[in-house]
Amino acid sequence: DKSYKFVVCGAGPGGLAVASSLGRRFGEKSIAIIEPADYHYYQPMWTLVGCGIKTLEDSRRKMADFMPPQADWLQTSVTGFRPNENIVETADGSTVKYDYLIVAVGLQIDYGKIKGLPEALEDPNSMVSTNYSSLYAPKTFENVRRFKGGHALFTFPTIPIKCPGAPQKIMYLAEDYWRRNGMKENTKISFNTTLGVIFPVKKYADVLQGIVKERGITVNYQHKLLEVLGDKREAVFELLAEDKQGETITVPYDFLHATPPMAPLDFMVGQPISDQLGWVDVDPKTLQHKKYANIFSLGDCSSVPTSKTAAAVAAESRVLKRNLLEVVKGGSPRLEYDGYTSCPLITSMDKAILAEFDFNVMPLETFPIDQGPPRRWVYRLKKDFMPGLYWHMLLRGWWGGPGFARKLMHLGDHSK
Ligand code: FAD
Ligand code: UQ1
Repeated sequence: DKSYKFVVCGAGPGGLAVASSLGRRFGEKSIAIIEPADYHYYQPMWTLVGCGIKTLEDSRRKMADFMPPQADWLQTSVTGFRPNENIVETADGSTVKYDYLIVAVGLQIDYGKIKGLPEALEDPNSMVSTNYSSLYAPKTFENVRRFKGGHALFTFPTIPIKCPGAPQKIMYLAEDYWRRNGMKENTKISFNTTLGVIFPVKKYADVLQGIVKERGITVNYQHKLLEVLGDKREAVFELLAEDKQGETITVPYDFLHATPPMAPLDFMVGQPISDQLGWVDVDPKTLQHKKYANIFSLGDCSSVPTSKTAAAVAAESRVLKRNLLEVVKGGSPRLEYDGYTSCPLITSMDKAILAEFDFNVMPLETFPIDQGPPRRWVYRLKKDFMPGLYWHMLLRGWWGGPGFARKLMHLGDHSK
């Protein structure tokens, strides 16, 4: 069976950012990437797909076009890990040996946790969709377009989820679309979230509070979606507030954008490299595995307690690469990840808030101006600049996040 110096599991942004750099540095025959998919999706674009601003095709590229030229692409799935033997098992029945392992297999959308949701998503006439899948993001826009007023309901599940801003970004886009198309008058909009706050970072939550108030959006806290009754167009929520425990309510809707809960991939649960829940058990600062020094992980599949985003992947990739090289050279990890994550919170069809924060959910802003208010240039950054940064810089291993730019633009301010 095969053997490589580096084996990278998954060719999402995490896997490709690391593999591209390793490929340039270590050359032919040193790296294998195990990835089953034919296509790579730029998932952050699905928010815009859901409101007809981009198409699903805009978010998709052939995987082959982004595989580092020096790496061997093994087009199969990882099925298990034997870290004591430095072996990965794959779906084609073979094994791959490594000196160093990088795990970046992402997470799964757990549709099955919400009774009736899979059926409602599949039904083309149901007015139920989710931007969290390439299968249903285009349906979101179909539903936005054919909505004729009534109750538009948006949900936020139990955490962790990837890009925790996305469940409300589509709400602001849809609200703006309906306003521009004369559909706002007879429309009620609700955001039902399991959380007790609208966003985990207070600075941005305060701004968002003002926005929902101004636009007449109702936020229902501590509401957990349990079931979708697609035929009746009703959603059942469990109330999580202490004084209401065990109570459920049934809410009629005419439009539903559901964000399902998310979970580690099934095969990751119970692996020797996984924690209790199934996340790869790494040190959140060094990204090195807590038990196996030759294993690293980044991105959505890791146990790192920051908001799971491509922006976090960028910053993590920089730390991981540096620390991995130290270990390859016989040393130990030196660079520490600060939890940097970012989420351009789209607040209308022409403005967004550039939310950037760290492990302590404290703002960690790149630009030397107040990033609290929604701004037009941030929307343009999200819509027109980020895709290029992603395809040509991050996936090629050239983009390690804006940390250096932040320090440059805050010269003399040692708190940043
Ligand atoms: P993924 O991108 O999920 O890649 C995992 C890869 O592993 C895939 O190619 C998959 O095919 C492969 N894989 C799966 N199983 C196996 C296996 N068994 N063996 C081998 N390979 C496997 N981030 C932002 O920064 N900003 C945003 O505005 C933003 N908005 C978002 C909006 C939406 C609707 C969604 C869904 C996501 C958004 N994100 C955003 C989050 C971002 O897309 C993810 O955090 C990012 O893609 C994570 O990268 P990853 O490499 O860890 O995992
Ligand atoms: C980022 O680096 C990134 O990954 C490429 C994103 O994902 C699409 C982002 O949304 C953001 C905001 C960043 C951070 C970059 C800058 C320039 C602030």
